[in-house]
Amino acid sequence: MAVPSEVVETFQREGVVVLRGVFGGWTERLAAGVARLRAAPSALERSYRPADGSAPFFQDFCNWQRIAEFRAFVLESPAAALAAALMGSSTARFFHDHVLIKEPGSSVVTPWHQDAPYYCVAGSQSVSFWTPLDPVGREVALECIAGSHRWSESGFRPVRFDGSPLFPGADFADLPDLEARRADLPVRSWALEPGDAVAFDFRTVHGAPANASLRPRRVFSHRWVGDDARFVAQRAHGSPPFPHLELADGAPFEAPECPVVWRG
Ligand SMILES: O=C(O)CCC(=O)C(=O)O
Repeated sequence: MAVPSEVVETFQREGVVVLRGVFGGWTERLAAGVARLRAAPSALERSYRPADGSAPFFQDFCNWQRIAEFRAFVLESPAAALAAALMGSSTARFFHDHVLIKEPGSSVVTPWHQDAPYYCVAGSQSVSFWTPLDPVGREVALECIAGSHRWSESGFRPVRFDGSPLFPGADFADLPDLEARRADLPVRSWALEPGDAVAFDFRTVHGAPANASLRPRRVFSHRWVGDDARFVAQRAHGSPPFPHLELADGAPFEAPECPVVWRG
């Protein structure tokens, strides 16, 4: 799929870009896969149930090998070629999938965070596609801070969405209080239709509001890495966990469940 150079430039400069209609032919199949996943979640399922009794925020990871619709999407959709173009990479390696469903009325706010410090992979080439399967208004949509992929070399402390630290005792800088400075920040968010996606770098700071709307907010997120991806052994038990990988720290990131899907 040809990606206009201004789209690539925006992604590189801002660490986030909106892509309209790129996965249009895939929405129904992905939704069928999500229904199948809901019926049989994996051992990695982690859903947040708000203390106020409002609807849950369902999450599950790494199901593309067992859910046929997800597998077809990873291997056959334009995602891999798009990923390579945005990353400026000659290859696109699939990292993992993540389903995130905020049920109508769920009060769970996804706090500001970067994904990179959660992952056992590092490198300058990465992209996550937040791909909604329902129409989402801006009041429900993902929010990304433009340029924040260049804020920190070492990354900010990863915490679970309930506020608990992912790597207790690890030496990370805390993310500043961004809510207090929101009005001064270049926050990007868009109303989206199924088939659209927001593409962002693993280092881009992002979050999402509660779902005060009357419909579910089903999202299929798929994450990709490029030529310079390296294994970070210290984070093999991160989120998602890849505890079985026996790569040396800093080795090229290669795993059977993370195939190179696209080569230029
Ligand atoms: O969908 C959300 O609420 C959060 C999404 C997110 O953090 C991600 O895709 O990395």
